Amino acid sequence: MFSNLLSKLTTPNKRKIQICMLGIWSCGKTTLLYKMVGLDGGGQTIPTIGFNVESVDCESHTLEFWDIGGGCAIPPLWKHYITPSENLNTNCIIFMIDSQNTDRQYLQESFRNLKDNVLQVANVKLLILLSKYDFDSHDGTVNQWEITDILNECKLVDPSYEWVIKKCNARNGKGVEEILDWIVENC
Ligand SMILES: Nc1nc2c(ncn2[C@@H]2O[C@H](COP(=O)(O)OP(=O)(O)O)[C@@H](O)[C@H]2O)c(=O)[nH]1
Ligand SMILES: [Mg+2]
Repeated sequence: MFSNLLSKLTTPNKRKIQICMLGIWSCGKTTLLYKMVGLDGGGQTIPTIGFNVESVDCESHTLEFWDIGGGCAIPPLWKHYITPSENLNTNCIIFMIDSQNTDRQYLQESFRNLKDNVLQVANVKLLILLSKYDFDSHDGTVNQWEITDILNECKLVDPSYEWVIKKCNARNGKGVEEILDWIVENC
């Protein structure tokens, strides 16, 4: 934290990118947040009440992550975090889906929340992230082609909307660096 502060003080011209992390039911947002900013929680998290905000310096950018917590009643409130306002101007949304949860009801609820609450907001880059991805065995995980098929079949995402789908494992860190690189290059 001290080194973050110091580097901000010594390099004042860093561009700030605000990223909002959304997704339902313990899909791994807080674990990923801690991994990205270098806080090792040892895989232990407690349910997030309200939100967590953390920053990390990446090349000539400061990435500010907003990890929005809460249960099933919260998705309708997401728009307050992702609609540009005086204090918050989200450049990127990370919408997380737990790739180990293949339960149809879970996936449907995730997509309904994506459609009803996230895709309503324009001019924001959307990164759909399959979390808890098992890169070694691929066993029992929803993969990105299945998700892309569902999104295309349901015509959920307007072709003009810029989105990308990636996967990561916040426990062992695989895919995390690629996410940071993508944000810096595209947002
Ligand atoms: N196996 C595995 N478990 C994970 C991973 N990321 C998070 N978890 C676990 O999933 C649970 C919920 O994570 P949390 O970050 O609190 O989810 P949040 O509610 O979306 O913030 C915790 O028990 C985490 O340890 C991962 O990449 N792999
Ligand atoms: Mg959380």
